[in-house]
Amino acid sequence: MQALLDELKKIVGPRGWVDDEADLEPHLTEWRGVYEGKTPLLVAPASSNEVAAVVRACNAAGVSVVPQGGNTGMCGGAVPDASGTQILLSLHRMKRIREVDAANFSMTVDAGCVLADIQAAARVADRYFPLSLGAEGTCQIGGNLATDAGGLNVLRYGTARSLTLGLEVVLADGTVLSSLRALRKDTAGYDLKQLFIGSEGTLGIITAACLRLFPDPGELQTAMVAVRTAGESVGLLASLKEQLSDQVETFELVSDYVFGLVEKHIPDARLPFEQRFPWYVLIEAACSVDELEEALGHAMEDGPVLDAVIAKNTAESARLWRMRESISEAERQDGKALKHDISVPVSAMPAFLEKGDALLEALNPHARLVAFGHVGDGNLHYNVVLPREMDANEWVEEGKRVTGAIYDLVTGFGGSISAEHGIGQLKREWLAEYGNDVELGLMRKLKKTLDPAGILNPGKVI
Ligand code: FAD
Ligand code: 2HG
Ligand code: ZN
Repeated sequence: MQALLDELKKIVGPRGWVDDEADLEPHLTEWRGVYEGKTPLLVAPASSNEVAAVVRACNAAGVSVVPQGGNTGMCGGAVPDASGTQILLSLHRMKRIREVDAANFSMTVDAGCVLADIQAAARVADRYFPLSLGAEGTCQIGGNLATDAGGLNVLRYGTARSLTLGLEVVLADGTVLSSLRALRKDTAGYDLKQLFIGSEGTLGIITAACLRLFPDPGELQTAMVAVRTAGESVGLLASLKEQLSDQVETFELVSDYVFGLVEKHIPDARLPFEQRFPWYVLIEAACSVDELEEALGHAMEDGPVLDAVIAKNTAESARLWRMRESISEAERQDGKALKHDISVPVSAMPAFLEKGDALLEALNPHARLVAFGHVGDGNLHYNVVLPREMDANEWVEEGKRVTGAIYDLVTGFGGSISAEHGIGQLKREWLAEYGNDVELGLMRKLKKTLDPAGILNPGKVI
């Protein structure tokens, strides 16, 4: 091992590695503190060639590599195991915007670029990169692509996958796969980049990406709308889509309990209503105030809207967005939650929510549901907080029982146990249980073909 560590240090140079315990600490714990690991060395290559040399050396030595972006993932995918033998490969020094091609509506970036910096670079060129999520000030585009991140604008623009034109990937043997083509049409053989998007570092290390850009969406309106039931929000979405078409960019459902947590833990966070309602929807639409008012008025006639506030300026809009984007932090401060990042067809969402309420009540009447998320994409964060008085073992056992029952319900609706966060360590066993055998078999074959020695992020996904 020592010979390998010396070789890796030489490859990345004196500024490219860390082995001091205090400096390593933030890289070894997952965002929520649920997963912790150990490493003999963190390497931070400065170029794709350095990544390739690191991976080649690790492969030759049979030593595992765990890629890490901003370490904001929700499933423990970016943290090494407890063996203390896995090399942590951080992309944080690779943050060059390689090219912005405004006429082609594309840009090529290093994998370590922070998402917010990519959005800003697109704006400078009068273009728009729509991927947006609460962690955008920290997460990296490599991590976004490795998890096929969704976020807040999927309704109109799709997930990270649909925003990708090309990729550069370092394979397990150190070969650089360069598919950084900035093409919208390309049917020359298999579309290999798709294999690596959403593979959570188990098939290759993403070192660069060519991304799709869009025109500036122009005037955007933000509204918070109160509804009686979560199911009714689906009717509201359909009504707004019929009137505003794809101008509806965001449609986020949040329960009153969840916004209560935000008000409790996040300074100055307040809902804009004088009374409480059961559920709220945060909407963003690329239209004028009049158009949004008219569309909401129309929806109100049909029943589902109890009250609505449209932000009058960017400060009001930012206050509404802060409520939404602070949910994970508020939930974390409130205590440990069972995370269920699930999706069902949008049309099945009302029935799913109704059955879910009854299921939770029957499973454990003291459990609290923390439900929020991207209902416009059929994706809810259906998190559950178990009673605090449980001891650690009880918590784990009860957690498995509750999660299993929720996943049974989700799959019964033709849904997924992982909509946008990926599998990581958190859901690896659940994927083995709920995954389709043919799909899982093919995934294992792909893994074996692309990474025969199993050095890339072992213990994650499959
Ligand atoms: P990391 O956490 O570092 O890594 C995630 C996975 O990708 C790991 O398996 C890691 O090994 C792998 N990986 C990282 N970089 C590479 C690379 N270059 N090549 C290959 N593999 C790599 N997610 C959503 O989808 N939607 C949301 O709305 C959303 N909101 C969030 C809000 C908050 C406040 C937080 C903390 C997280 C949120 N997330 C959300 C989860 C998280 O931000 C995303 O999963 C994000 O895409 C992870 O990016 P990262 O750079 O932090 O990746
Ligand atoms: C969000 O939509 C994120 O805010 C995080 O995907 C979800 O904390 C969560 O469960
Ligand atoms: Zn989400």
